[in-house]
Amino acid sequence: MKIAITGLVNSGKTTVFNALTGIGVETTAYATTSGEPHMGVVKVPDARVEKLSEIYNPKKKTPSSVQYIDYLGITKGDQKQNRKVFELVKDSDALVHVVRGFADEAVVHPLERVDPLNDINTFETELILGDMELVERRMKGIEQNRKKGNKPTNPEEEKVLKKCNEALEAEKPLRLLELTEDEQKAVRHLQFMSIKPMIVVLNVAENDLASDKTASIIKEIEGLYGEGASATVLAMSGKVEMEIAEMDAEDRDMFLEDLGITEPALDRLIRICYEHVGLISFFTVGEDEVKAWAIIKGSDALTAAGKIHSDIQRGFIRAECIGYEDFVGEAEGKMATAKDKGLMRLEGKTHKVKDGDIINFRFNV
Ligand SMILES: Nc1nc2c(ncn2[C@@H]2O[C@H](COP(=O)(O)OP(=O)(O)OP(=O)(O)O)[C@@H](O)[C@H]2O)c(=O)[nH]1
Ligand SMILES: [Mg+2]
Repeated sequence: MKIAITGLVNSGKTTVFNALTGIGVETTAYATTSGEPHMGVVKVPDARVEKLSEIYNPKKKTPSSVQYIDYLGITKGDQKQNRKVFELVKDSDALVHVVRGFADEAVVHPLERVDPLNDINTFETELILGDMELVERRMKGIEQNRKKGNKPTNPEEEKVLKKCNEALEAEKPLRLLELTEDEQKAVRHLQFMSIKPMIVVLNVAENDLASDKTASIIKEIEGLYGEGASATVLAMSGKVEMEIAEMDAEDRDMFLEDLGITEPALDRLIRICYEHVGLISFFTVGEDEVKAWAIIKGSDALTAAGKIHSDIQRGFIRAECIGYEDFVGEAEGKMATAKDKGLMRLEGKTHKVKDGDIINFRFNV
């Protein structure tokens, strides 16, 4: 999974990036306007991978991982600059929008005052404008193609583009549009920004983490995103979490307890992203490797096979599946026992993979 850490200038993106990755990139009180993007890969904490590794004692243990990208801030009304950011993060699976909630005279706010709701509206507008530009450009391309007398590559696409355009003109992000799977496919190549799952991180001061003020801002933001909860909203103190990420385990536990933080942001955010993006994990096990694979909820066995290798997908025969709980529970961590007790299921290509399925793919190429 690839997650873009985005937001307005100086909202604390790099601070949050450091908190999430444990990488110590320099943060500055002035706006960053150039430079290289920051990237970091983090292992997804999963107790099941640990338990399966205890059982198999494999040569290699591979949890799934999340890649974070942090780049320049989004600027109100500067489509050219924003395009640079969008281009870099357009293939990410979700956006983490870092919104400034902390007051600090020393840190310039690009819109001159700390106002999370205003920042969110501004940011969403820039995403929408960016997507409008993509739709317009694509419509032109299709039109030119038609003039040349060429057949459209996908007749469905133009219809979907019109639908998208209507939503965008009504200032609605595309994630609110209900598109069928085919419709989504028709425009996927455009890699819209406002269609991506959105996680809003309100970056507040340490003493505001549990304050009434923060709770009421969170409520307001949730209200903005409406009943359908098209975004997940959470408060975090980027600065504190960054310090936490730099501590060794022992100090960290003590510190977290003092602050009343039950789960560091690093773990919490990954979990929330998984839930919000709709990812689940399946496992492959053996003496060589125990590995977790992330996949979109509702994916079938054939898709899961393709995650591992195109050969396995191409030569798919069947999937031998057993639920994690069944395996470590009733089957006592033994495949033979699982088979004897009828806990192993033989599934075909269209089987919907379940979270925690341990899968052995049978294939022939
Ligand atoms: N007081 C306070 N300052 C913070 C907090 N989070 C970040 N900062 C400060 O705000 C400034 C900007 O933080 P960055 O993490 O660099 O923000 P950014 O969004 O990456 O900024 P650009 O990349 O320039 O757009 C730095 O001086 C940080 O130390 C916070 O929770 N409280
Ligand atoms: Mg930065």
